[in-house]
Amino acid sequence: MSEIKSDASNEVAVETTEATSDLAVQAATILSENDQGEYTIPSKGLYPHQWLWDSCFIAIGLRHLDPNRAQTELVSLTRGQWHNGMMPNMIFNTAPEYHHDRNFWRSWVNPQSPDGLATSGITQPPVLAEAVWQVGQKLSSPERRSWYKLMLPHIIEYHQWLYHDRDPHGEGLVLLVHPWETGLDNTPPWTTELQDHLMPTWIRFLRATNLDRVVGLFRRDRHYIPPGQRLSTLETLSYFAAQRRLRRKAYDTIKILDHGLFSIEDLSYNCMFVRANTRLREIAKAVRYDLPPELVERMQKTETALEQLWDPYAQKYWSRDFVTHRLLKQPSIATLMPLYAGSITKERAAVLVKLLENEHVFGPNFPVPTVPIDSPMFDPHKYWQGPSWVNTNWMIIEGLKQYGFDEHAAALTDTTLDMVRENGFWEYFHPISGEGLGAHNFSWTAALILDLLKTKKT
Ligand code: 2M8
Repeated sequence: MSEIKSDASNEVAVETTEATSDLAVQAATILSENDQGEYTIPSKGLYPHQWLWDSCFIAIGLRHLDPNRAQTELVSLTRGQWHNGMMPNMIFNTAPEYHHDRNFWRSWVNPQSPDGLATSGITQPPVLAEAVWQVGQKLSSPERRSWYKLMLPHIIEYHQWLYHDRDPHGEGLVLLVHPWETGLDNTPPWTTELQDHLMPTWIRFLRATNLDRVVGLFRRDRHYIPPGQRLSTLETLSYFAAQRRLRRKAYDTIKILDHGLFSIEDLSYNCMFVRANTRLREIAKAVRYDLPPELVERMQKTETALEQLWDPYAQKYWSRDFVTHRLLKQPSIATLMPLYAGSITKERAAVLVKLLENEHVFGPNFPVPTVPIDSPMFDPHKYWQGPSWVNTNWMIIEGLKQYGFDEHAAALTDTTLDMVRENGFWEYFHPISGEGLGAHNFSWTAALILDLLKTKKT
């Protein structure tokens, strides 16, 4: 069982140079501008709803400004929790103009969806336990205990749902049914699989006739983000087609798997799950609660099962096809996520750190690229297919600290802060030039920059 090396309970001295405080003020302003009262939108325009892992990262930053508001951010996520424990990746804004988004998902087709609230029908990375734990570190002992007691049932139900629904064979690894569930929307292992196995005939027809260009004119994201930074129109259409297949099965995992739809044991997701399980154990211990023995057993199995994803020839971990157990050998940011999981050996961690040190792989000027720059899939502008993101950097920094790579953690903290200081609070960044890309004034960039500033060792 792994234990997370505590960073002096995060109460590390704060640097108070002018540049630092400027950055902190800007971050706080962005968070307040995106604040909707009980939750924070990722950014204005493109992202008008509440997203699961966004709110978790946002709470990790907000805890430094206002721990009560950080608690509200996470409590508001539990409104969307399904009766079976599932935490949806999106809770929809109730304003009339977003009727189309709610209707696209129609969460009400599944009786487990919450009453009177529209959500999506799929989940996102399980960072909730981490966020609850981090917020708890900013509370007094009695407040922390009440906070943990309040959130513990939600985390347990969510993790139990993941095991019950998404690990039907009791293998230890949970499966995902849509690339949006990874949070890394166009990450190569998924786009490659979709392209090779799941491109419906009508989408192939559009490609052959170039009609996708016409369809592209109607894309909402093009109002906000230049073409070339997000999914191609064909990819977007195939993501929508995959979503519609799930909706037709009322987001019921058994029906989805019975029909042999897309399912992958995703490496990054399972790494974050291992870490979340460790946080869950810590939270339960803090309130002297005995976790259900079956859950404890399955949590242990996930750590062991992660090792089945190790490829001794490539010296890397990979995602795996759920049905065939074929390893999906496409390097991506997931390659480094076992550092965050914390359950791998120090020797394996050192192998991953070497990749981070290599400027031709994961170590360009503004690391960490979401696809290594020596991969044929690398595209420095395209979303999760090359740009550097502050949330994945934050998790890698946590992982480095956990394995005692303190200098690497400090260096990555500095380059991440510089990237944002020099370019602004963008959604993602060109890993070589540092240019800001995607949505501007992006909430988790602001929140995690605040956290990096506050927890940075001077
Ligand atoms: C992106 O995902 C949404 C779909 O859920 C999108 O592409 O419009 C991803 O970056 C995801 O990880 C993130 O949670 C979401 C909101 O920031 O945007």
